[in-house]
Amino acid sequence: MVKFGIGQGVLRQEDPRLLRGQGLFVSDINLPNQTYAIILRSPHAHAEIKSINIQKALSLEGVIAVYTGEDILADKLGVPGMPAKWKRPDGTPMKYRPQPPLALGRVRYVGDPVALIIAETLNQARDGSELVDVEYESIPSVTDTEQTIKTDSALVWDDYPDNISGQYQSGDADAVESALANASYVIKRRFVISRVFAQYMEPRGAIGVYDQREDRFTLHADVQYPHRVRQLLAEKIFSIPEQNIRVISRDVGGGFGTKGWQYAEHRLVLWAAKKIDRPVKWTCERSEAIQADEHGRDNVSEAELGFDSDGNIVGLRVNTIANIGAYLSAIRNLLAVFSNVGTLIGVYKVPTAHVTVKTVHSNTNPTAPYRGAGRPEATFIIERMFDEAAREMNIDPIKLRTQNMISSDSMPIQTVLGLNYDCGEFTKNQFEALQMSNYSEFAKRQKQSISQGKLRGIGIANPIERAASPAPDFAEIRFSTDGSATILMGTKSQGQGHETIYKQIIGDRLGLEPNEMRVIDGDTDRVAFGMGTMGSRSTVIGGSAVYFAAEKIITKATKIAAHQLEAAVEDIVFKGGTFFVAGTDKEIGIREVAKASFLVSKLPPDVEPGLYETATFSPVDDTYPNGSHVCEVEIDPETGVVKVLGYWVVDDVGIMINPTIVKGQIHGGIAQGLGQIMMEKVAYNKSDGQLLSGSFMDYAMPRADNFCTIEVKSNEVPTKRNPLGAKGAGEAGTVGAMPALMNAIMNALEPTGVTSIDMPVTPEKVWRAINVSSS
Ligand code: MCN
Repeated sequence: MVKFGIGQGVLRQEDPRLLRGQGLFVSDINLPNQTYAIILRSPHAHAEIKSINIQKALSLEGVIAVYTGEDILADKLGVPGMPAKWKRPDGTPMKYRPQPPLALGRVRYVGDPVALIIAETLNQARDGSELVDVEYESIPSVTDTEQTIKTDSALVWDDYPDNISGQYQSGDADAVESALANASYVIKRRFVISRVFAQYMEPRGAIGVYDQREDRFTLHADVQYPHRVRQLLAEKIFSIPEQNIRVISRDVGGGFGTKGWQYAEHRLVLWAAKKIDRPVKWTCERSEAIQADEHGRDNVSEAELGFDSDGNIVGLRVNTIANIGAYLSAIRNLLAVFSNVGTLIGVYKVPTAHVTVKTVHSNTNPTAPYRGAGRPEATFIIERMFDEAAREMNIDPIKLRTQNMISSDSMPIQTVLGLNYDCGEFTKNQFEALQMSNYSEFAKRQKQSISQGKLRGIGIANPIERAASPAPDFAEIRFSTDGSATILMGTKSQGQGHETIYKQIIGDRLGLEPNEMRVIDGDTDRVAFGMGTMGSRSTVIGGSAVYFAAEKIITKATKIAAHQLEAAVEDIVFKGGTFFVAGTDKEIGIREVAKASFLVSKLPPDVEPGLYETATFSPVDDTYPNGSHVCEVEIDPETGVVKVLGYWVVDDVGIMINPTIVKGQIHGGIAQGLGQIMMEKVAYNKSDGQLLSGSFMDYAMPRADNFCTIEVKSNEVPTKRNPLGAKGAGEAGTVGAMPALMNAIMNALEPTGVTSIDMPVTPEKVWRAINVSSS
């Protein structure tokens, strides 16, 4: 077995550089003659802009330019566009409400950009921004998701009668109606999924450059999808050929789905760079980020799950109100809303289901994908419903799950919400996770806690998600004349460890050592094409692309090797980086073949010189990572503090390229799930829409002491949907963690009579719930 190949838990190649502070993030990039930009943002949730006076700011020393929405309007920049053509519940078409890069006449959330101030230094730009005089007239606002559709709600857009932007439906409404009408039990519950923010380590940044000589823009930005950013800017915003824009994304300090392709700042720095003919750099401060960026989740659902008298599911109905924020700029703002509702089915046999999602506007930041993008929300509902149903029907929750579980031998299976599960061992995952957690002894542990005045609970969740949906991505392997190789990828690492895994795949296929390869991503001039990294797709799609590029290299190199070894192509065997003539001791290594490929004298006549190949891979269907999470908690009823005592996962992400990285991904995902359940929340003041959680003083983030050791075991069930047998892994942890932890908390609270607490489950909420329900 090669030392640096598929399945090896080798250490990450990028870490020495990143851990020593040698990463190259946007704020590390400084260009000659660069200027600095500050974006003045709305302090109001909803206000008319009566006037903007920029004169004082312009007269400040060092200030180069101050721009407002009118300047953008005058230059006729385009908008991203909306391919979805949904209807509103009243049948009228969904309205497209893109966010202007700088506000025009009205601001619609705290943080809505109002003016762009450019100066010689950052401090001068900041001082200048304080001198921009904006006269606002505050008007009523709405931030609360359920309030948006009430008749007395403030309206975000004057021409919307009810703040409802559109409606998405999936499944069979009539069949569900009849299934629930005839069910022996129908469990109905309401679930709130709170609004959170990615809080990546690197707040966003962008540097715009315009080269007059070449009439060409360059954007340096921490984005997940460089090529799509370029496409949007070229096609929709500036109406110029894509070749006139280069997007470069070097190290990215976390993205989590939220470093998207449509941010106004990308347009602003490029547009302004051309106007002032100097590079313009904007970097976001931590407290600006939560105002500037898209948020995640934020919805309220009512779910009904029907069972027959034997405890078999007969139907599922879910009605959701999803808060998409003030603007609807691109399909991206809808992705988390509709693209993963299919996973509401979970790993269970659900004969009929219907889902309705109403998207509503509010005076909040636009929402967009955030780790899981609808999957944790969906899994939360089905897995919470199982526990609630088990309690109401007085059946063991594990038994209820098991009897309704899809069996391995019934797959592939087309679910009633349109997903096409291909493989997985759901019962085995659950069985092993329960064993790891010593579930059968839980009652004893619970008794012990109770004897010490504590509450103890255990929760399970069996997540499944769709990952790596059909869409192409690209890889290129370029050998140099010395036999080393450059690998160019269309995906974009934000911390996932791509440099390592792509080298592992090539190490495995071509036998190269890691130090003989260099991985390049995030540069639209160097990489031919890419869709970028999201939806846990890079391993499956980028990895398969690089796999196929390696296959093409082998095919061509085999011909060269045969010529060198004076053998027939059919007699050549390739293994571990060496070409052998079968049955002889004649061999040549791939490096020597690569060198020979550039020497015409060493090539057979029908072979073109050089050794470089590209491949673009698009899977025919999704992969379905799945698993089982068990979580155990103890609650102190005196303080309401929830302590996570144990966390066990059995995960099936198919064949793992790097089990160590997968474990890290699962751990990180769980941390984000636990954070959301226990403490994270973007909070607004209901009366005036003020952002209350504007910094880490108010937005609680989980720390190491909120966790226990997380034990992860893998059950690799390979998928046949890609040559690696891999399924996505980047979101799996979050998908399972939210319901597992909430189920554990609610299980612990059962003796107190508390049946529901909305996330985040803070000590205060727990304490109040216990004291209110027991009084
Ligand atoms: N992997 C593997 N074998 C598999 C599947 C994955 O070895 N069968 C490993 C690979 O090493 C890969 C990593 O797990 O580097 C994640 O792979 P994959 O599931 O393909 O996900 P992507 O690389 O496409 O990353 C996207 C995913 C998403 S959608 C979010 S959100 C998220 C996540 O990754 N954002 C992250 N993990 C993150 N991790 C970091 N550090 N930063 C983010 O912003």
